[in-house]
Amino acid sequence: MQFKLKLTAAMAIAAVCGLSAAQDMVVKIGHVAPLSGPQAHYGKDNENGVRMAIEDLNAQGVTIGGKKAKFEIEAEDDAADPKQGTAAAQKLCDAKVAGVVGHLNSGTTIPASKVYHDCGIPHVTGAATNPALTKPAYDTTYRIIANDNALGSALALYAADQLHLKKVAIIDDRTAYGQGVAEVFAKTAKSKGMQVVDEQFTNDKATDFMAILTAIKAKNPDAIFYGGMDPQAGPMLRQMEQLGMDKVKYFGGDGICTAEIAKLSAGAKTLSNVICAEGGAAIAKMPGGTAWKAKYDAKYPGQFQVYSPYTYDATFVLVDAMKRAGSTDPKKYIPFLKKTNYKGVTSVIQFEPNGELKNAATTLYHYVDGKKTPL
Ligand code: ABU
Repeated sequence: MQFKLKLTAAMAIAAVCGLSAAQDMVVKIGHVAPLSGPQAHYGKDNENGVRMAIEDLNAQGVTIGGKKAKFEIEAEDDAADPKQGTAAAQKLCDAKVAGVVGHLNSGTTIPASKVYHDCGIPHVTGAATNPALTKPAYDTTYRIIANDNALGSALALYAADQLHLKKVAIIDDRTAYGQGVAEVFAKTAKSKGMQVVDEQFTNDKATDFMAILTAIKAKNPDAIFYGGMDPQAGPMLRQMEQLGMDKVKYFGGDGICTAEIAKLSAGAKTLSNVICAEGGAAIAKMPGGTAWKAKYDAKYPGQFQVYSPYTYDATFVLVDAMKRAGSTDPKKYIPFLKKTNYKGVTSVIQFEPNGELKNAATTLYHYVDGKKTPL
């Protein structure tokens, strides 16, 4: 009798455990960014945002379609390289992740967006800003940050209307982002009567800019606009100082608007000439920015760059759509993703029909005592 009772109790426990195991499901969220190479600091920051979101979601205990979801990150490194970007995207398609946060670079995100479209998995970028990303209006592509049309034109308008600059030289790194944002800046600057006195090109691996800076110096510009990222902008600022170009303003988009540029410019005074634009509100003005940043800094000391609040929100936006759809199946939750109305850390997130963020803010910054500060 006693044996029978024990057996029944054990069977009941097993049944309950079995039921709960059947109710649980693992939901994989892909993330892609450069985790190796000169841009790894941006990629790590972006990945930290997704990891933090996943920890918070798992702590909340999210239920999707009656099943308790356990979220896991599937992290890929594309090294900021377009070919590796599409390979990483295909890998995430093959792994049947529920959604992807990324990529970081426009040059990787644009070709990867076609891969995600073809396999039907949505991706949300919080960093890639080239406007071409949303041109095809794929229902699998979303951006939760302002694009380069906003960044490049805001900087040119500031240069012309606030600083009354007349002559600017342009340098870009020939990437989708660098070239694109530089073209927007140049076009707007010209429309405001500014003269583009020189155009020079580099690449996203270069560290020696003496030749192009010397050529530019001869044209005596009031400012340089650099379309590119901080591994080039930092040394370029140092070399501008070495060439005595310490009165020349230095403009750039969100790619140079990092904490890291202060380190990479190695104490150059020209850092105080930097004016950069970022597609979103300043952290202190984001709905949940200050508390979020304190939590991030405690978890990942010294790793904050630019985009982690956006990759954090991007993860929540995907999961919010799954919750409303009651499904992690992209076919079922994409219609809900399109209708997102999510109050995130960065802003209230809603999408235009092409996947762009509605009402995207832009903030200009400069560096005061080496610290990025809103203008
Ligand atoms: N938005 C600047 C860095 C990423 C990119 O668009 O390439």
